[in-house]
Order: sequence, then structure tokens, then C-alpha cells
Amino acid sequence: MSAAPSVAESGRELTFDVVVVGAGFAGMYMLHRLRGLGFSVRVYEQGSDVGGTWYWNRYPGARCDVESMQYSYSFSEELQQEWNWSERYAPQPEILKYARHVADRFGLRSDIVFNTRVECAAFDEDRKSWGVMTSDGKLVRAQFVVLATGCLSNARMPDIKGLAGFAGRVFHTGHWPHEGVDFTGQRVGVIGTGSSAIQSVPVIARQASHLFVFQRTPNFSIPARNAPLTAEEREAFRKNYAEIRRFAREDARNGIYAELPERGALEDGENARRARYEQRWASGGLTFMLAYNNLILDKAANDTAADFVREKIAEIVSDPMTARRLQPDNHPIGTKRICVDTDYYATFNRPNVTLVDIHGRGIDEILPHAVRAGSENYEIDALVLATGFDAMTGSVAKIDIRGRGGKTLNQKWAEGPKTYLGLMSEGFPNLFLITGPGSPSVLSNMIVSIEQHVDWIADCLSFMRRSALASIEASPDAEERWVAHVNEVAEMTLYPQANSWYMGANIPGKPRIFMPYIGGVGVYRRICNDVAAKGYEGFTMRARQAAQAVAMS
Ligand code: NA7
Repeated sequence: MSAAPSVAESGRELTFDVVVVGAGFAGMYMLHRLRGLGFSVRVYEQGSDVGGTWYWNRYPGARCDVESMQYSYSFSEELQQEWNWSERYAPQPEILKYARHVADRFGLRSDIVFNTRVECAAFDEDRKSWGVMTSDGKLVRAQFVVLATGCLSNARMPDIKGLAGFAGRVFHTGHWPHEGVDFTGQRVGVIGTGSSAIQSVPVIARQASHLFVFQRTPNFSIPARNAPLTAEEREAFRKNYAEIRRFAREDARNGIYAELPERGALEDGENARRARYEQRWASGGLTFMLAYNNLILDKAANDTAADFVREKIAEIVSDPMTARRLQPDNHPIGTKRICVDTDYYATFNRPNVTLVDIHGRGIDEILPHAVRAGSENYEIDALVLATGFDAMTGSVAKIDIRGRGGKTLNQKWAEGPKTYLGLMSEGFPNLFLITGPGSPSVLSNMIVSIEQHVDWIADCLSFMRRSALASIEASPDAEERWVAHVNEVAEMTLYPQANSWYMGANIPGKPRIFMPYIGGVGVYRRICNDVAAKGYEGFTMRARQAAQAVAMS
């Protein structure tokens, strides 16, 4: 493996040790680690800057739902000590500024090619390397390809009759214009009530002359209790960072430093339970679901938390019919990603906001100046689609990936994604996924999971270099066992009871498989470390000569 790119024998092909697809938080850290180890790396990014999901999702009110002191890199002590987050949950522009700062601070830009997509990648079995074709028609060769394509980056345009004929402007929350949008004085329609809508609706409502929110399924949302971070709060975090990060990596279920009591919800009496929920509601955020240790396992326990939130909605929303419509009742709380909001439910008390219930029938059609639903026309000037993403596999599926024997990854995953540890898929040697399906991924603080995967891959590539190995591939048996394990763990929880994007249920025709691994980030990390310690158990590694195959399974 070489430290610098070289022009291969054809005279046209640039050659790298590793091609990384995507310059979001995963791609940036992967580049940093590999470069530090002396590998030659080229990153391709379709956006014009770093940041990934934070580059695209610029809709009003966009924020992270994990506290910024925790939703940040831990790999550099100086970085985490020096960067000043302004609020408990930083707004999107600040997270993007942080990503840019990291790119500059670690000199990453020189190895990133922006405004360029990877269109296809094909594995050459003889050369044991990938040929990668980019959107500018270039072909590069790399021994390894790392897909750092993000889990929520393939924005999904809904298939609604008449959408193309709408006369006003149409925006998707996941592809928001860089210059921003001012809705002052306009009648606006928002379709969708997931996390993106729940964050943007209160902000748009303050600008629009009237806002119609088209709701197919209500969602549970917990107040963020966002606030400016004081210097003392930042300092307290920084002093304790070593332990906070250790806990998030090793002990936490979801990569977040938070207290999880060793009690189930039904072990407390009515009053004690209510007091605990009140306390979590008052402190705000995702950790509401950690009020008890069995909320995601036991339906009766879950019902107590869901009832509490439904009561809160009824207390906040003045009109009883609107309140009832906003109360989720078709999935256990937390089995769809719980939302975190600022004034979402209270926004429906505004005279300029109307909730339109389209449950069970959807939108009839979009007319040039209106949304037609339930045989009523709602006249609007602008339309916001907060309709989500083809999550976890969507961005990977857009690349034509051909492994051994020319088989495509899309063919292999036609019945749902299959991976070993969420890191590799059998038949696709030397191709790694960061936070892929089969790993904790979207069920966790993404930065914690990203750092874990990047470090594991970096260690693996170093091991291969030391051992003069040319290829690594998941073995079929290990992959089958892992897929079975991921499903088995999911079935022990309430998650499969919801038609969520975790299950692929938001995309018509997508196979319904629970994609992330629920075992917890600490447990998962130990499994991955153990696999590596046992000489990459479950992977087959080969030297240049096929005869020297080293079966690790
Ligand atoms: P989500 O959570 O997938 O929400 C999408 C919303 O759009 C959801 O309410 C959908 O209703 C609704 N939707 C989708 N298609 C339609 C059509 N055709 N008609 C009406 N309504 C529709 O995406 P978000 O962007 O809000 O959040 C994604 C994640 O990003 C979030 O979980 C955080 O982790 C960050 P449905 O529920 O399918 O009935």
C-alpha cells in the first residue's frame, strides 16, 4: 500500500488505497484516521462542502436531537476542549460550521473531491481491488471502498398525484435551499409529521399567514428544553469528558451519557411513576425513553409512558378534537424514532395553524394552487414535503455496486439488507459500510457509532497491511448468523410493532426488515472487538495469491 496516489499502468487510472464515499461526519473521520496511518485516500462528496446530512437538511428549526456536547467528535481532546457549543441542541448552521472547522483544522479538504458522485463500483477479482466510476466520468482504482453515505441522506419525494403541476414553490426538508426560505405572508402546506416537520412547523407557523399541516400518522414528541449553554455547563462537561465518552461508548445502550434506572415501569406505583415521567418531561429530550429500563420491551410498561405523553398533548392543545388527532395511538412510544421539539403541540393553538387529518386516506391530489384532501381544497402558495428518507439503504442503493461474479448489491439486498456486523456484506470483498444496517447506527448517538466503525475499519486495514493480506470478505455462515441474531434481538422488543422507517415501512415495496441492531452500542462494540481479537473471526482474508486463502471463519 502506498502513501501517495499513483498513476496505474493504464496511464489513465488514478490509484488509491481507499476510496471513501461521502464527506459527512463518517467520511471525514475515516479520511483523518486512514491518512494518519499512511494510507492514500480519496473522498468523493456530491455536495459542495462537508457535513453530509447537516449540509442538506437546512430546513427551519433543524437541530440535532442529541445534546451537542455529546453529538460531537471525541477523537481529539483539543477539539472537544476548545469548541464552544452555543446551545444544548445546536442548530443546523452551527453543526455545519463545526464540520467545516474540523475539515479545516485537520486539513481534510485536499483529499476530498466535491460536487462529485460515485456512480458505480465494480470489484476486480484478479486484482482484488475496486474500479470506481464517478459522475465526472473518471475511473479510479482502490483496494478498499468505504461507504460513508449516511443513513438519512436519500430524501424521498412522495408519489402524490398532481405534485408536478403545483404552481408555487415545492421544498423538501432534506434538500432545503441554501439561501433559506422566507414564508412571510404566505399560505403554506406541510406534508408529514415526522421529526423534520415537528422541528420546522413551529418556525414556519411564526412566518406564514396560514399553515396547514397534513398529518397521516401522529408522532410522540418530547420537549427539547433547548437553552443557551452557559460557560459553567460547558466546563462541567469538559472536566468530566473522559468518563462521559467512556460511558457513551461502553455502557450506554444508545451512545448517550444518561441515567438508566435499574427499574421497570410497573415496579413503581402510580404516583412514583408519574413523578418520574414528570421529571423526565421537565428535563426534556430523548432520554425520556430511559425513564425505566423496560419501556421498549414490555407493552404494559410502554403504555404507561405513552399515556403520560398523550395526557400532556391534551393539556397543551386547547381544541379537544385537534388534541385527540395529535395523540398517537397506532404504535408503542419509542418504536418510531421519538421526536424532540420546541413548542410543536402548542403551535396548534395558534389561529393561523390548521391540522388536517389525512389518516387512512392520504392526500387526494395536489392542484396548481391547493392541496386536496378529504374532498376539501386547502389553498396554499408554497408546499413543504417533510416526507422523510429512504433510510439506511437508500444512498447505498443509488450506487451501482458489483461484487464477486458481477452480482449487484441491490440484487443481493432485494429481500432486505444482509450484512455481517453491519460492516461488510458477503460477495463484496474490501467494501465496508459505516453505520450500515445490522449495526446500532440510527438507534444510537451517530457520532459514537461512526467513531467506533471508523476505528474498527482503520485497525482492520492496518492488520491487513501488516499481514500482507489483499482482501477481506464476510463469510456466508457468519453473515447468516448475524442477520438471524439482529432479527432475534429485534423480536424481543416492541420495535417491530411500528410501521417505521427502521423497518423500511415508509417506502412502498421496500422489504420489511428491522434494519438496525438493537443489542446496544456497548454490547455491539464488545462483539466487534472480540471478532477482531480472534483474528477477524467470521471473515475470510486472502493474500495476493488465491492459494494462500486464510479462512478466519
Ligand atoms: P420521517 O420520520 O420518515 O417522517 C416522514 C413523515 O411524512 C411521516 O409523518 C409520514 O407519514 C409522512 N409522509 C410520507 N409520505 C407521505 C405521503 N405520501 N402523504 C402524506 N404523508 C406522508 O422523516 P423525517 O424527515 O421527519 O425524519 C427522519 C429522521 O431524521 C428522524 O427520525 C430523525 O432521526 C432525523 P407516515 O408516518 O408514513 O404515515
